Amino acid sequence: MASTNSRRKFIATGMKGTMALSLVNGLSAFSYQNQPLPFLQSPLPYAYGALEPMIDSMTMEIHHTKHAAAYTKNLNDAMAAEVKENKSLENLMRNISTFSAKIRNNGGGHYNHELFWKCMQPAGSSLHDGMLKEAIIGSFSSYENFKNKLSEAAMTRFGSGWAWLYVDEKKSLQIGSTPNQDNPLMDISPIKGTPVLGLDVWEHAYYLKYQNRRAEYVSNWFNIVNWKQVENNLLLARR
Ligand code: MN3
Repeated sequence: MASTNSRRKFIATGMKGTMALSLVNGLSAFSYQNQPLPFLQSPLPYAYGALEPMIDSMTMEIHHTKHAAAYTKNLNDAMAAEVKENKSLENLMRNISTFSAKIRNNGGGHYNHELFWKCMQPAGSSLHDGMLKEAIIGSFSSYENFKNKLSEAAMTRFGSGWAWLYVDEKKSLQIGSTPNQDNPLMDISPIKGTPVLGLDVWEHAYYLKYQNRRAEYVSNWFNIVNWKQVENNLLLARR
């Protein structure tokens, strides 16, 4: 009896812990409230090969363990050397013009990739009815039009950068792109707002499988978007 009770207690406590953790992780992609230094790279929420055939396993592994890990490490190095105090990542982004290029590039790299991983999931997802779909149709008249517009933003970004679905200061959905590791949260960005979905169009995100065929990567990527996460992001961005 005692062991059953303590087992129940253990399960209940464990579940509470898991729920709290998943809530923190769910929020962390876009709010990062009061996160103490150092910034941490989240583990991928799926296996490296889980997004096959849209994104191959080796690309995911190198992208997560080398490229994205380096942004997080370099951000922490620069924070320790230059800032020496806790800043939320969101606060850092909103005041990025007051920090060094190293913090801008690596802070953006850390923020953007943390959002990117969470906005994908193994194949089979489609945009469900609900708040996000209504907002997309409200802003872009149809899902197809939204998809074309986001694809165009991804295709017309010359060189390295990101295409974004973001919420502007009027709480409306917008589409745009930024160069390098910039994002719409940054005070230096010509497009301003809170990202809810980001598409990495750096060649490191697709070159092993797609080589120069960015359009094919972009088109396939829509099949692995985690629309539930994007809807959650939108909800939080509109608070
Ligand atoms: Mn990348």
